[in-house]
Amino acid sequence: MFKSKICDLIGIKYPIFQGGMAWVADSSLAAAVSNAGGLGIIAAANAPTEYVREQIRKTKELTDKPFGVDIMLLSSNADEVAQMVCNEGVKVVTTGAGNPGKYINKWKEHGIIVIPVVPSVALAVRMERTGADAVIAEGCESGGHVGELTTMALVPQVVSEVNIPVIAAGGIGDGRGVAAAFMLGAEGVQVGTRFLVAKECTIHENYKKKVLNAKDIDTVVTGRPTGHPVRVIKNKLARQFQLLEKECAALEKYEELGRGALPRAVRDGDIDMGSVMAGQIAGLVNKEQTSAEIVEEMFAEAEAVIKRMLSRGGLCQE
Ligand code: TUI
Repeated sequence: MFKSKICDLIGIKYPIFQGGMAWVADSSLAAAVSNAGGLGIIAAANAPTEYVREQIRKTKELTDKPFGVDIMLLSSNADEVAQMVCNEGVKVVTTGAGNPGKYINKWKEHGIIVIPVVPSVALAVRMERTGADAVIAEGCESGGHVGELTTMALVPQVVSEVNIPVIAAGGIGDGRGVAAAFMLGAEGVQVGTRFLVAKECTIHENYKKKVLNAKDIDTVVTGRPTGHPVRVIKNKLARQFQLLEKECAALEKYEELGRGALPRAVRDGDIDMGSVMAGQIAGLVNKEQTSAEIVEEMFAEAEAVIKRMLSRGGLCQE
């Protein structure tokens, strides 16, 4: 039921991408999601180019299915990673935190499928004109770096203004979210937070527990004054960021407080003074499963809710 243009474009069974979560999405998670029939994505984030190359090669050993690399455009080595993915024969590139326009021609020449994350209609339209194959419309329910619009408002507006497929992201954690995204006109979904607790996700146990225990109102966006707001689960670090905002502190103070905060949570398990990035849907994520179980369960549920709605009694009928 959920086969879409995105499945044909990339050669995947289910129209689901695993978000390229910085410091989280490595070869273990990406290969597991690709083997489950979705699109696993390795996060380049601000890692050294050689590390990302290694992750690509490891993923190729773990799966013969398509996978992608997400390039975080704020990273100082983005130019180098953008070239390296061409040399390594990566099939799909997604981008975040900026406009990847200057790389698109080169990626297309190398046969790469290019799918930027967009937080607005304007950037989506620009990406289509520049040659992107699809866009990921990401609402601010997402974890990590976020734009202003919600998924509910952003996705249908982007769908109305572009002719390329749109993948919905932000706040999607189960089959109801998948079904809703398709109702908005999306041809696929990107899911981050639920994969944080996948068995193949290699983050620290403390981080997983923080996500599993989170309630609906436990995330907050910090760092707005820096121009790079991020959604995290509330903790001591988030409260200190909020204090900086209250005090109208200098930007260097944010820089100081944020330095190394993501690996501190992901790798060291410091969930008090580390940055525990997760989306608003964390309250719904309450069990650790394999990536395959997550993918299968989400699409079985999506199909069931749509069938229920279409069947007599599901909707009020005159
Ligand atoms: O990129 C993400 N999520 C991320 S990146 C990240 S690492 C980081 N850490 C601290 C500060 C900043 C980054 C953690 N999470 N998601 C995709 C995303 N892209 N969300 C929003 C955007 C975006 C924002 C503006 C994409 C394009 C854009 O364009 C501005 C322009 O130049 O037009």
